[in-house]
Amino acid sequence: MSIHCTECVLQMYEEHAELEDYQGGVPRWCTGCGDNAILAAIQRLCRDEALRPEKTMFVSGIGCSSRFPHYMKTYGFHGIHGRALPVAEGIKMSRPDLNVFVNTGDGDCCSIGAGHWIHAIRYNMNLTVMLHDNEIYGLTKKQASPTSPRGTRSNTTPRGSYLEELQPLTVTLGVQNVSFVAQAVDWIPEVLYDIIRAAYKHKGFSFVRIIQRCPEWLPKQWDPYVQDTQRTLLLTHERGLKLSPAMSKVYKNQQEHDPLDINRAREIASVNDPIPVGILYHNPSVPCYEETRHAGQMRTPEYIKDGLESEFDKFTVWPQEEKAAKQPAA
Ligand SMILES: Cc1ncc(C[n+]2csc(CCOP(=O)(O)OP(=O)(O)O)c2C)c(N)n1
Ligand code: SF4
Ligand SMILES: [Mg+2]
Repeated sequence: MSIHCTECVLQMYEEHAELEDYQGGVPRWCTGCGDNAILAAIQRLCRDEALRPEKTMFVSGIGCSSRFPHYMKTYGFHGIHGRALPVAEGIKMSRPDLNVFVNTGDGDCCSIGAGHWIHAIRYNMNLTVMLHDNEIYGLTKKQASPTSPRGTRSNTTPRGSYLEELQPLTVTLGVQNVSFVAQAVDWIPEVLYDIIRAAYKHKGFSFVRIIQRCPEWLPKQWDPYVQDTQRTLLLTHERGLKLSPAMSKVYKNQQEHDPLDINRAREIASVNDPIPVGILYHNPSVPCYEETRHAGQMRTPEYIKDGLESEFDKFTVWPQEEKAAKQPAA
């Protein structure tokens, strides 16, 4: 079959994407907020993968980080606190053809949304989940979150938080059916991009904890790590993160880690200093819930209508003659 030149040009035009094609409203995050770096990485990913904006969806809960969908020129759903994951699962279940991303904060995911988080890991739906972990409630002006390190002074813990912090990586790695777990930091953009890209490519629930700086409420929290490159441990592997020569020169503290090794992944995840950065676990063979349940059936309006009709028919009290007509002759 021959293809007309004009069709060819139109097709090329459609497939060619620029960063501006994905840039929505002007971000209103504070200067230096790590959310800006995550947004830049995602817009780059959308451009490089030429994701169709009308086939792409960003879902969030509530928090500074959850403003994310407003800044993308795609579809988006700025939901309610803690409910980003069930909303995203609903979307994926009825429209498995969409690219669905989730942006959630440490309060949103690990506190009010913790129940949804655990079950979303087990369902293993094809979602790319970014946990913007600034270890504080940013939007509501500095309350301790479950990931705030013990001793964090905040409006709810003026004498310092009492509890040992929750570690999102070890929690995720402890749930049945886990399929992809990674960690990134906002201040190494090249690696942040590579990790988010690997998460997007994984077919299943990809969970990326991104350590995200909040200069407004915890201005010095990550300075020692930013300034001393030895305090970041880069996990490299042919099946995981591959570092460019430039990155290798700067970040010399590296370790080979096979992302299929879950026991080693759990050990690595339990250490905070140096910060492990890379792909901790990746198992591409875990089945996705939407595929197991759907068997390829798209929930079109006709499909839903037919299903509802047959359900209602079960409760219909037919007039006698209609009932007789419906009964097979003896
Ligand atoms: C049901 C409900 N409870 C509490 C709140 C108040 N609230 C809004 S954002 C937020 C915490 C946000 O923290 P996080 O998820 O870490 O996001 P960040 O602002 O740090 O990005 C809270 C408690 C709310 N909006 N809804
Ligand atoms: S308060 Fe913190 S998390 Fe929120 S926009 Fe400002 S720097 Fe970012
Ligand atoms: Mg937070």
